Amino acid sequence: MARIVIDPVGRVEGHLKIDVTVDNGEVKDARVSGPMFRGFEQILIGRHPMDAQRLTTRVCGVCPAVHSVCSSLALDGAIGVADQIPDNGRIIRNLLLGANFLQSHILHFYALAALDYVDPAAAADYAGDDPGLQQLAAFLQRGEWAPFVPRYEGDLRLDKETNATAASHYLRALDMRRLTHEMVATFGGKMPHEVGCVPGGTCEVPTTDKIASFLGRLQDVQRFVDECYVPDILAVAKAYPDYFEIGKGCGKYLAYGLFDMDTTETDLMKRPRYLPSGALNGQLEAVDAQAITEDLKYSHFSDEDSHLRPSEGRTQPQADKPEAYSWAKAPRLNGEPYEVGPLARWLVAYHAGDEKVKPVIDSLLAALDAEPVALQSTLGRHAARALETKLVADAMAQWVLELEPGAPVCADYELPETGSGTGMVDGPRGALLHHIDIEDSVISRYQLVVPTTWNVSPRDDQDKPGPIEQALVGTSVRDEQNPFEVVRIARSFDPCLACAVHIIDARDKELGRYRIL
Ligand code: NFE
Ligand code: MG
Repeated sequence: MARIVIDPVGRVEGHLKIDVTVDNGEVKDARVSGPMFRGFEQILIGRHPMDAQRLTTRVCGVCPAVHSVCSSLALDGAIGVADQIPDNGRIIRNLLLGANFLQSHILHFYALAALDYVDPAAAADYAGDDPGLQQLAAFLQRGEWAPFVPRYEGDLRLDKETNATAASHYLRALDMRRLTHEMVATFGGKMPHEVGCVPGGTCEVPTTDKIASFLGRLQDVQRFVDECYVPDILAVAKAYPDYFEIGKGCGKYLAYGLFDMDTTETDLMKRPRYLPSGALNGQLEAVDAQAITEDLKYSHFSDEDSHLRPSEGRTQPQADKPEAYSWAKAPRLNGEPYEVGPLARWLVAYHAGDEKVKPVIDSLLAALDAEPVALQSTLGRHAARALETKLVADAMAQWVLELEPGAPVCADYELPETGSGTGMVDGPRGALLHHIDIEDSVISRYQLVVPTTWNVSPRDDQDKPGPIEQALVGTSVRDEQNPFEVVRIARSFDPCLACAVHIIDARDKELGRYRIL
């Protein structure tokens, strides 16, 4: 019996801790935890309602746009203007969210996950005329191996040429990050933490120069997705077919959908969205927002608030709770854990017969000679993320041309003294919910139920493990010193702990020392 602790799991954006027990080369038990507290839900109480969007976008630097949009959706409802968002405002929100999606998905594959599959050493003796590879070879020849090492050794399978090409794409991906940030800043003022999205629509107006500037950058990103990201994912898929068989998870998938196509419907789970909402548990069902609760038995929060809906929820930290092992709560739908993220969105859309998603999945499965069940896996998540990047980028090229310079961007309103609203929308990592209560003109309750919180959830009040915990149990680990399988499975969920715990210990003390592999 051996214990493997990986802390942190993330390469750049970290803090997730995984603790697995391995017996006879197989994971018998897994505990996934968020080892920090930040406190955004408390920070908001007593503040002006218009602070909600400005503060919650700072929950995370990777996915700030979705917090901004979700907070604005919650306030649209609380103010009573959800059905009055002008088309320009709706489209700009979609473009802000879409550009942030492209940034987040490309960052995840290249900076956070690709080095589990790609060996940049292949580029060290490159002598051709690709400028990216020349630059990379020069770094490697000078002994500058960061950030490619340290890493786990022993199972890197791509051939030399594919490795070198993918490594050069790692460098191009950094340029894509700049371009996509500039796209958000074009309609959001700045990035991260854009300020263009506000309750009622946006405060940024479209102009022809902004449209042209956004579209020009988007076309560069589309080229990268077509020429690099999708082919690299297919190359990894072909070399690591066994990763379509492991890391399944809880087998239940939840999506709130995203990219509003029309805002006349105020029930967000019935609103027409480019990617649809749904809960897949054997069969596809509508999402019942009232069935969402958060359990606290194994979380560092007071048990008296366990199993409450977000509209009744409270966040009372309790660092010394004996049974607790995570600062993440345990979100449940009808008492069950659900996986969220690109795979969940694509499986929900596939089962809903979505005309955009179904043929793409069918041709991927044909190319890989695989059955649909293969998608419920480690590489299924990466494939869904890459294909979604292409779908979103191509759709955005149409949406940006639908903007009308001179037409309104925001509804007129006065803030109510009392009100409540719930925003529900998918971010890059999955289903996000913000709930706001306003009393005496200030925020009296603010609860966030965040994508990574669903995926890294600890056990619930019924002792049922969360999705990543379930994905790890039963996995064979060939080499306990190099637990490739464990990190590959966990990273395929693209966990983001800053979001998940949305909480900071600001006291001047060392919390731990970490070695990042
Ligand atoms: Ni910090 Fe986030 C996304 C949100 S994840 S990245 O996507 O919301 O929980
Ligand atoms: Mg929360």
